[in-house]
Amino acid sequence: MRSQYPSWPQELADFYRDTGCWQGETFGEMLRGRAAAYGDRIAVVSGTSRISYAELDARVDRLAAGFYKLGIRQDDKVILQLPNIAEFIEVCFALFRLGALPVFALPLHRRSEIVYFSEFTNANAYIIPDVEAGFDYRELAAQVQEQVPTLRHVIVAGDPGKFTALRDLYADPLPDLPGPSSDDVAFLQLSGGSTGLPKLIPRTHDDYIYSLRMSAEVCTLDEQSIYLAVLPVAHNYPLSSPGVLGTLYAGGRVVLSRGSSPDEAFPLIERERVTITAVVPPLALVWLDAAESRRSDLSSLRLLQVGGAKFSAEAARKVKPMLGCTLQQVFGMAEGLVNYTRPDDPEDIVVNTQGRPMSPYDEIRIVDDEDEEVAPGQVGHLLTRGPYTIRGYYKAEEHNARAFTADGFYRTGDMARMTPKGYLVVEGRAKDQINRGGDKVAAEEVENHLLAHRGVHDAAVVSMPDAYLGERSCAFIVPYSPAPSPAELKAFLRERGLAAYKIPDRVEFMESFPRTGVGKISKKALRELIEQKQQTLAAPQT
Ligand code: OOB
Repeated sequence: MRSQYPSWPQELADFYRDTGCWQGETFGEMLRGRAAAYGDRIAVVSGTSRISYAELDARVDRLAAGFYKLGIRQDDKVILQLPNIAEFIEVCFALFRLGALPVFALPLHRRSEIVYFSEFTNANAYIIPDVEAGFDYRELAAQVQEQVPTLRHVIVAGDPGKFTALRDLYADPLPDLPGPSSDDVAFLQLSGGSTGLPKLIPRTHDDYIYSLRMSAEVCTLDEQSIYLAVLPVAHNYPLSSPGVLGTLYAGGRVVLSRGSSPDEAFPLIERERVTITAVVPPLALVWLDAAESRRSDLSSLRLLQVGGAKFSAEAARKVKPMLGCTLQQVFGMAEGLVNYTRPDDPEDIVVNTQGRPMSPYDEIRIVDDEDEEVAPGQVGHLLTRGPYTIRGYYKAEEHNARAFTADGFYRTGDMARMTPKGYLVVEGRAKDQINRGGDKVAAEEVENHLLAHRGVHDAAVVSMPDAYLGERSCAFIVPYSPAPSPAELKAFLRERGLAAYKIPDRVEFMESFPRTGVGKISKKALRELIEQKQQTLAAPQT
C-alpha cells in the first residue's frame, strides 16, 4: 500500500526528525493537546455557533466513532466537499483520528472531477452539504453514485434527502480506536495540475504539522490571533498557510465565512475583531475598492495575506493606506513549498517580491532548460525539496519521473528569480496551466473534454491577460464542418460535468494551429494571437 505514496528517503527522513522538523505528532494528538491547554476558549466560529477547543475535541471523538461504526477504516478514502462550515473541521479531524484520508474536493467541482476522484482513490464515502450557493449537492452525489457504485456512503451536512445525515453519525466515543502514526499520509490534496487528469498530493501528519508550525511562526500567530477564512478551506492556502489548521495549532480562533464579498467579510471582521485573513489577488482588488465606500471598522486586521496568483506591485502598494493593515505576499503550492514576505519586511520587499521560503530546510534551485543552475538573480525554472514538499504524487509513477528530478526536487513549473536577500520573484510559468485568479486550470484536461465533441478536430487552451483575474482561458479550436458555436461547446463542457471555472472564457476557431520547429502546437503563438485580438475587441464573448 505504502508505495502508492512516494516518501522521503530514509536518510532525509532521519534528518528532518533529528533537526526537529518532524516531531512525531498526529493531528488527532495535536487537537487533544490544544483541548487540554485551551479548554473553554473558542476555537471555531461558524454562523451562530461558537465551539470551544474542548467541545471540538469531544465532537471529533463522537464523529470518529460514528464513521467507524459506518465502516470507515484506516487508509480508506473519503471525498470531502464541504463549504466553510464547522462540520468541515470536525469531519477532517475525525477522519485524521481514524487514519482515514479526506480527499479535498473544492466546492466548485462537479461530476467530472468527483467521479474521477472517487474512482481513482477507490473512495467509499462522499461528504457534501445539502444545498449551497443555489446548488443541490445531493443531485450531484446521486449522479456520481450511479457511475461509481463503490462509493457506498453519501453523508450530508444538513437535510440528507435519501442519504445519511452527518448529524446522526455522532455517537458515544469508542475507546482504543486504532489510529495512524505521524509518518502516515493524513489526506490527499489536489494539485493545480497541468495534465489531463488532476493529480493527488499525499501529505503526512509530520510534514503538514511542520508546515503549520512554521507558518504560524512566520505569521506571528498566537492565542490572541483570530483568522477569518473566506477562501474555500479545502484549498491548501486557507487550510494551512497558516489558515484554519495553523490557527488551531497556535491556539487562536478560526472564523469561517461562507462568502468572501465585502458585504459578508467586512462585518465579520468588525464583529469578531479578526486579526488575519487570506485572499487571492482579484478578491484583494474588490476589497480595496470597497474599503473606501464602506464604513466597517477593519482596525483589528493586522495582516492581509494575498497569494495563489501574482499580485501586482501597483495593487500591493495600496493595501496599507487603504485597509490599514500589513500586506503579506504568499507564494505557495499544495505540493509543499510556501514562501512568505515577513510582517516586518520593508515595504519594497513586501510590494515587489513573493516572499522567501518559510523553512531554513527548504532547498531552492533555479535552473535552465538543461537543469543547470542559472547565474544568481537570473530567471529560471524553480525546483524545490524540503521537509514539507512531497516526493511524488499519489499513484502516478510515470508522471512523477517527469515532475521530480532524480534527486527528489519538485519541478514547480514556475519561472522565478531570487533576489540577493533570498526572496523569490515569480516571473512566469512553464507549466501548461491557466491561473484564473488563483483557480488553476490544466489546459490538457479541458482540451481532452473539448476533443470529445464531434465538431472538434483539434483543441488548444491558453491563457489570455485579464485586468481583474490576471488571466482567463481561451480555447482555440480547429473544427470539423459544420463548426459548433462557442455557446454549444461551453454547454457541452458543462454537460460533461466540468467545474465552471474550467470552462473557457473565450472560444476561437482557426483552420490550423501554428506549430513550433518540432511540430508541436505553438501555445506561445496562440497566446500572442489572442492578446492582439483582445486589444481590438470591445465586448467579452458570451
Ligand atoms: C497555491 O497552491 P496551488 O497548488 O493552488 O497552486 C500553486 C501555484 C504555484 O506553483 C504558482 O504557479 C501559483 O500557484 N502561485 C503564485 C502565487 N501563489 C501561487 N504565482 C504567483 N504569485 C503567487 N503569490 O496557490 C497556494 C498554496 C499555499 C499557499 C498559497 C498559495
